[in-house]
Amino acid sequence: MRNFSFKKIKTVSLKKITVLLVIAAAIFSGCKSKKLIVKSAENPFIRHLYTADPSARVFKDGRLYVYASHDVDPPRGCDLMDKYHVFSTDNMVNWKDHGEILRASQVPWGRKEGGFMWAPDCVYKNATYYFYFPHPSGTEWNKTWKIGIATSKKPASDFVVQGYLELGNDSYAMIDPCVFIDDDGQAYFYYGGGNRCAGAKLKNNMTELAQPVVFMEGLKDFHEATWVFKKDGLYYLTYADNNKANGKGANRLNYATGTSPLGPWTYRGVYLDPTGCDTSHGSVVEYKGQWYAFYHNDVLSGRGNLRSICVDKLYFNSDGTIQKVIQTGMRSNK
Ligand code: FUB
Repeated sequence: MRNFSFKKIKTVSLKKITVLLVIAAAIFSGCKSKKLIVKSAENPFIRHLYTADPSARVFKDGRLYVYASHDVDPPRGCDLMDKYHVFSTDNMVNWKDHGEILRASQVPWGRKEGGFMWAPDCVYKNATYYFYFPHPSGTEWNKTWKIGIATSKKPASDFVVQGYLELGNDSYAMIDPCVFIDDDGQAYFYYGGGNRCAGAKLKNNMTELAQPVVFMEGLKDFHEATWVFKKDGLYYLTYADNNKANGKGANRLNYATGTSPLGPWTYRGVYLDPTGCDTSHGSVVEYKGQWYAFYHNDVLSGRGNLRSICVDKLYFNSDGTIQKVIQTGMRSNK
């Protein structure tokens, strides 16, 4: 991983200003946190801002956290996305918006024009929360992707960018990071867009690959949005396909299974039909004995690039296959 050091400025007046700012921030956040509890058992469950690409994780405090990207209104494709937010719940009804955890201007190596803070992921290991996010390092955004890493001792605040993962020269496809930690503690890193999905073991420091990346075999029509989890000893890799309808993107979420975290994979089918957006992106997680599918749809905006995160129950058949998720809260269901 590339590291960046910052000069520490130590002046008495700066310290005084910092103390005043901290007090002001504490008062402000106290006011804000009261407003930021959202009671929502209905999809989309976050309605006060546009959100996409939900990565759901259950952490050691027993809460379920959702790390999402943020669509900007008015949109310009997915160019202007910035400012990741984190949401959490302990009952799938009351959601807390922990606020913004990172924006493009805080990425030292990021493109000067900002934007393009795409689908992130976050995992806990070594008593640290590792937040992985794709972001370009240059004006030519589609040729300069990197996977950044920010760390914190808390799940929803105080993230500091540490650098980025060294993945080689494959920057075209370097989006949509996902980290899976197996039962033995070994972590695996995945990324992929542009029809290729790759993965590799991570070193214990979570910031370097332990091996060169390998491409995932056995997936059908892979587009992006890799998510890996394990159930009953079987590994699952979920992803978005390239499906189109009426000449525009109508991506679906597909899944494959395997007996090893890096494949080969056996394609199993679609578990989430199109959601109204061009893209699809999701995560699958078990919380308090129930499995859930997180995804995004266009219900609030009617526009495929002003997305909103949703969650619905997900069920497995006894042979390990996944039943098609019933999307609640769609316009046609109302
Ligand atoms: O939200 C920006 C990009 O669109 C994500 O990185 C992709 O997975 C797709 O959802």
